[in-house]
Amino acid sequence: MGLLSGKTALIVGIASKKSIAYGIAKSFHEQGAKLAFTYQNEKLKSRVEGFAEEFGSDLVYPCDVAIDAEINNLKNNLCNQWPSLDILVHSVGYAPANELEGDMVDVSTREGFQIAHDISSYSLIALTSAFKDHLSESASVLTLTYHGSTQTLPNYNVMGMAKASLEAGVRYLASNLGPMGIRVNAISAGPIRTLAASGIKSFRKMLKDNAQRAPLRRNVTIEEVGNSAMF
Ligand code: NAD
Ligand code: 0WE
Repeated sequence: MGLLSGKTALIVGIASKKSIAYGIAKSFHEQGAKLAFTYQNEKLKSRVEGFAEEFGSDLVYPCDVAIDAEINNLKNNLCNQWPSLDILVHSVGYAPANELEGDMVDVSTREGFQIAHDISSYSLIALTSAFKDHLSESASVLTLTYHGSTQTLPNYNVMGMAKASLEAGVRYLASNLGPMGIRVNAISAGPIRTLAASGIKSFRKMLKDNAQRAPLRRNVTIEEVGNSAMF
């Protein structure tokens, strides 16, 4: 008997084997959860179908979180398969690349700000609202955040603002849904080399510096973040 045996979990934000969402899906699967997945666009479809198969699932749906109709279709499709949802994992973040290189005062644009906040913060509200009436008693909503929300870090810029907004959203959603027994939390993961870290200048140095400062003198793995999410 796994710790999540029989629980239903929707994983939003798997793109590769290095994705934090992959580590979460793996840990959930090991503990007996039933999984469903979404993919952002057609380019990712077959890859996500492969991950679903690996984790014993054939529930794979498109969902660009910028599009309300896709969120609504996702909800309708999944609700036809499962009477209720026990776990919603939001592992999505994006800002245009030019926002993440240089001082924020020099590189930030209104459009970049809007995109970062829409994809990285509002999407948690959008997904949680869509599934609100289908979440089981004692369901859990989880998202991923980063230290750059409360402390300035080079280049993280508007993503830091979006993560601060995401964390405030977690508190409001937790307050709204708490009376129904539903918990809403964020895990603040240390830096990990994923697709969302690719192309970031000096990421290698950041990983090295972070490892040196960390008590264990090493960086966190997606398996460890996955196990925290499972807990
Ligand atoms: P990743 O690139 O593997 O995952 C990011 C996911 O966001 C991808 O699956 C991508 O398809 C999805 N996404 C982006 N725009 C989308 C859209 N419009 N609609 C639907 N999906 C969209 O990278 P990751 O590092 O696993 O990122 C997952 C989460 O973890 C993000 O919220 C990120 O900010 C957070 N995080 C990452 C780190 C790190 O160092 N990698 C540290 C702390 C927190
Ligand atoms: O939250 C993140 C990832 C944020 C992210 C990364 C990218 C790169 C590719 C959001 N959008 C994009 N858009 C792209 O086009 N992390 C915590 C990882 C991360 O990203 C950084 C970091 C760290 C750490 C960006 C700059 C500085 C540090």
